[in-house]
Amino acid sequence: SREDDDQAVVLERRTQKLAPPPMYQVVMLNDDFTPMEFVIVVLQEFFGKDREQATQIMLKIHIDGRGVCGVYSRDIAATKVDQVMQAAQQAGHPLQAVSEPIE
Ligand code: NFA
Repeated sequence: SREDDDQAVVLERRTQKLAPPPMYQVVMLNDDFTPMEFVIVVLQEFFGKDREQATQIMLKIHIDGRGVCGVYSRDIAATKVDQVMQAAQQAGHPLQAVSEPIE
């Protein structure tokens, strides 16, 4: 009946799962001038890493030219990039960060 059809639509809509939001990785890039210690502190302060994790990520960036600092929703990733860029500019370091969709 028409009533049963309506109820079926409601039940289906209630159980419909939303697609997860697309995720973005914040990538930091190596340069020849930013002090290693500054990068370690940035990773601790803005990405919630402990000193050991931060040191490993910093060295990965130093050696490979780039490294993932964290994975976030689009808005949070953009905020992390802004925080890194602002801290670097304030300190007079050329450190760069970008966000990119995970593949
Ligand atoms: N390459 C920089 C140095 O030798 C350290 C660095 C690491 C910079 C990671 C940027 C990112 N002082």
